[in-house]
Amino acid sequence: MKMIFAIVHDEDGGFVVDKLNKSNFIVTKLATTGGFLRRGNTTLLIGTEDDKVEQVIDIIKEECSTRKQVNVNTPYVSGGVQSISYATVPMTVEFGGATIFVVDVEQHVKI
Ligand code: 2BA
Repeated sequence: MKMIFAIVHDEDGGFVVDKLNKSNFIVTKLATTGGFLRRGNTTLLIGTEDDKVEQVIDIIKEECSTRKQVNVNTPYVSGGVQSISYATVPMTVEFGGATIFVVDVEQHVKI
C-alpha cells in the first residue's frame, strides 16, 4: 500500500477531491501553507493500493495542470556578525500544478 501526499492549489483542491471520490478513492484534505510564499495551499492524503497510484496521479494531472508565475520579495541577509543587514530581493517563481510524494505504508489499520 502507498500513501500519496499531493500539494495542490487551493482553487484546484475541491475539484480533485470530487474526482478522486467519484473514482472510489478515499481522501483527506488539509489546509496548508507553503513555506516559501506563505500562501495557502491544499495538501491531499490518499492511501491506496500500489497498482492504483498511477490512476491517482493521472486524476491530479487532469485537474491541476496549470502553473502560475508570481513576483515575490524574498529575504536576503548579508554581512558578518558585526555588520549584518537584511534586505529583500525581487524574484519570479513558478508554482502550482501539483507536488506529489508517494511513500510506502508499513501498516494500515481501521478500528
Ligand atoms: P511554497 O513553499 O510556498 O513554494 C512556492 C514556489 O516557490 C515553489 O513552487 C517554488 O517554485 C518556489 N520556491 C520554493 N522554495 C524556494 C526556495 N527556497 N528558493 C527559490 N524558490 C523556491 P512549487 O515547487 O510548485 O511548490 C508549491 C508548494 O508545494 C510549495 O509552496 C510547498 O508548499 C510545496 N512543496 C514543493 N516542494 C516541496 C518539497 N520538496 N517538500 C515539501 N513541500 C514542498
